[in-house]
Amino acid sequence: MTTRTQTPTDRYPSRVGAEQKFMGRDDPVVWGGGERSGPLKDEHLEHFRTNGFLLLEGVLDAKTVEECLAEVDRLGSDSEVLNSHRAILEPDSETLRSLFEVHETSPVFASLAADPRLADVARQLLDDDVYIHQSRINLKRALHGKSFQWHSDFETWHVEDGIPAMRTVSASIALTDNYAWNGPLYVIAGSHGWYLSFGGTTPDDNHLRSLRQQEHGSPDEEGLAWLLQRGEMATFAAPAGSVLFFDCNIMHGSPNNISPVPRTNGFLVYNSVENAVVDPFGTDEPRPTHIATRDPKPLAVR
Ligand code: 6CS
Ligand code: FE
Repeated sequence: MTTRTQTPTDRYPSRVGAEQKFMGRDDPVVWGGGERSGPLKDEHLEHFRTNGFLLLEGVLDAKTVEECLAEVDRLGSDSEVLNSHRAILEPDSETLRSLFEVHETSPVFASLAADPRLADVARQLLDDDVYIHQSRINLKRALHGKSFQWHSDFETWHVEDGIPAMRTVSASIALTDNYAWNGPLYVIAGSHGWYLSFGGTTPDDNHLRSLRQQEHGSPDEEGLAWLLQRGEMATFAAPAGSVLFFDCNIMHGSPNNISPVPRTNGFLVYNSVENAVVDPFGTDEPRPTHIATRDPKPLAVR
């Protein structure tokens, strides 16, 4: 039995057996009215508020990127890591797709998670101390790296992990150059203002399949078109060392990498300590802790 935490009212019901529908967002995008000081200027905050993302180039220096890539190589060739539940393979091959919980298993990624170049941005946007809800490396290997279906991360984290509010921000960190043609992330700018509540329910142990290929919580053509009528498609194409900060509820996905150039990105999810997980809102059991932390340890401020 897992410990039960008292669950607040579900303001974002999804996959609870009702009809699919769009709902308005009921949480700020930039918390604290943008009053908290931090690395972002007013125009950055405004861009994030309107679009639900902010792309910053040159956040990480070449040495940090090199250290991270060397660490990905080390982890990706460690048989203990590869044989653990933290390693997720592509849906159709034995190619490594993702490595989870790197902020706990690797000193390099632990240090990156707490790096003020990232964590201070998260603190500023969320107006709070933060902890890591999830960390992973997405490898998108040359020719074999497969797509991620359209989804809102918040929908999954709310339904399957128990994150109550939209007070969570992700950093996608380009460790190799991200081009329009090597499987980059697509986001629908403005879609973070709408919540797509899904019909149906979630099968037990959904994560065993969804992390290789997501099915539940992915919009149909009509839902996607509805969002695109209200927003605009944007592509995360930027050099290594760039970081895309994106709101937890923005609709996003990415295509297969059919190019000969790998796209290796780090992914760190910062959650406000005030927004720590409770019981999942749409499943009986939360996902395992290597996918979703249940211990909100605030990151030390550096
Ligand atoms: O299931 C999850 O938590 C996640 N899956 C995707 C495809 N994106 C965000 C997150 O890592
Ligand atoms: Fe995602």
